[in-house]
Amino acid sequence: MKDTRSIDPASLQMLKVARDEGLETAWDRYLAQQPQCGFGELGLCCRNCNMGPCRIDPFGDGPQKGVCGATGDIIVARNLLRMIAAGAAAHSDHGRDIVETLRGVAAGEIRDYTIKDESKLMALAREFGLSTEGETVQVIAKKLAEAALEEFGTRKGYLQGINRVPVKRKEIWEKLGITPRGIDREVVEAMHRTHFGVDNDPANLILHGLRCSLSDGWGGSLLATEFSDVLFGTPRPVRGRSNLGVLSKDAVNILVHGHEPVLSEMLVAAAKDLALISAARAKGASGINLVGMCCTGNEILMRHGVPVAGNFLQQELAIITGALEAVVVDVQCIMPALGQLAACYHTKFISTSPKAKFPGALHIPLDEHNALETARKIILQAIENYPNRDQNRVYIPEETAEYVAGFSVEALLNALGGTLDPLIEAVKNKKIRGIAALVGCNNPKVTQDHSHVNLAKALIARDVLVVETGCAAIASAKAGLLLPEAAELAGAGLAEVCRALGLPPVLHMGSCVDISRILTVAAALARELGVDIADLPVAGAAPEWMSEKAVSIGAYVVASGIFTVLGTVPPVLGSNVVADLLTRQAKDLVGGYFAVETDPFKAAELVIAHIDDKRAAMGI
Ligand code: XCC
Ligand code: SF4
Repeated sequence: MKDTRSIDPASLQMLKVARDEGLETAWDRYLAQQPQCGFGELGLCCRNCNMGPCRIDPFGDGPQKGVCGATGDIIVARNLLRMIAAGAAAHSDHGRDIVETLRGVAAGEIRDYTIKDESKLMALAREFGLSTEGETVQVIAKKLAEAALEEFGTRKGYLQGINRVPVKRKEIWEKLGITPRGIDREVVEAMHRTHFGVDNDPANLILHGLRCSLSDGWGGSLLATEFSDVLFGTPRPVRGRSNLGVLSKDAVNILVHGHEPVLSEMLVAAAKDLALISAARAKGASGINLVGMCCTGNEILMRHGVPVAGNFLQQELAIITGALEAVVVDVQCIMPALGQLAACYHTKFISTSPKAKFPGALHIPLDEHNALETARKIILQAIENYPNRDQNRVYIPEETAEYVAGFSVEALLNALGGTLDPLIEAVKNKKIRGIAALVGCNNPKVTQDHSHVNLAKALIARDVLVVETGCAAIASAKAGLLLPEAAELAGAGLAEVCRALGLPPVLHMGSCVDISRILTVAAALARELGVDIADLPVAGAAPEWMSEKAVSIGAYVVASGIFTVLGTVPPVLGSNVVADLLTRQAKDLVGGYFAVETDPFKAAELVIAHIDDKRAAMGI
């Protein structure tokens, strides 16, 4: 029987190995959870106070109200708002850590990082309205970092980032009262409103959810992206390799997994240290092979072309190759299962963030003030572990595919010759039908990568330029869609544009916080054309999403005016009111709205129909 857990041959091979070795993975635990709680699936359970837990009977025979009187509509809306708040908090706290690092570097307290992109620093300083004349880079960086830290609790009433959007969009947010005011504030207010006995109006709750998510997209995530570029360099097109085949049979393999480039950048630097490479050779290894996974993988593949071993559902499979000396993690998307699994092999599971500890992990805290030293210490742990590798238990799948990544806004502009005009021209003359942003995770509820890859292929075949981030982009890397050569899979118009500019038909724009890059391009296109973002022939999709961060992303993309298709069902179907708000009324309120479509081929039709509607409305 065909194994439908993944379309990735590397994953499928590793799942066989897992079965032979008697090891469990997320797929097994997903099966063990069947049937999953129907109340939870519909969003109809509430634990917000200790009179509960309460649940609403979706069939109407049982209770229709919680102990407090909350209806299903209220409970579903509150739960959704809490998901958005958690996702926004995760992105934004990541952003804060990056800004704090820049502040430390500027103040001379953190010495192992430097400012890699001064021109971006200057551009941001101007954007923040800071005077740069006659000031040193250090001083400007310090002022900018302090101004950015202000954004988390600002009292000026709006976030700096929203000045990037067209006036029309700002007016829509103003009218609805959803202009994001401060990054932390919106998350705190979300928690306040969902506390017992506060906001009990589904629409009012959802509107705040949009505001909270906007503080992520145009606030926390945007700062994470921009300040990472300042510190670590703005990505430029770079070639690399992807999938589990990037693991080496004879080098010390170190997998870095998580999200914040503060750690991974230092590991990249330390892995090139000649003393460490000789130490690895002294242990009989051919060298040090640092590879990435998930978004921290994306950060270093965007900036350094570091090989990426896979996306979210491959984190356990990487350990099962038996070839990992260390898995080094920071925050987000790290399965708590890794410790127990690593213990079945020689693999060391090393946690580094004081915010994220795991059972079975060796904790080596990353101290920004001594980052290089910490990175060296971590790599040494891996090197010392190399002789413990049991070569008889090593199984590395052959699969790898090349990718070209690194499409920051700056890189994209550069490829276009300095302005957006060639892109606008191509859209106007229909060589490019529209643009679709494909983002998000893997989820064992659906075949790994199947929706990502098939949706991307279906769209480029119909001349839709695809831009991607996160685990979606890694899926495309593994499928070879991130190469200029993939233009042959594109429709004639898109293929012509790709060939003329040397671009792949699917552009990797970075990690999930880098969806802010996509927002920035969309806003710039709208401004250039004198329209609102909602008027553009642009759509979003999260075909295999699973995390709360993805819920925040979906919300800010929709609130920014962009129609978005979800490929796994969000826990809102217990409320017709909420479902109707998200999939219908949102269109009138903010221009963007959600659709849920689990079939990627049908999702492609939805995206194309939307793009064609927008083209018709624009008269192009
Ligand atoms: Fe995580 Fe960002 Fe999802 Fe991948 S895509 S599973 S959130 S790593 Ni963001
Ligand atoms: Fe039940 Fe209301 Fe308490 Fe929720 S807030 S657990 S619905 S009593």
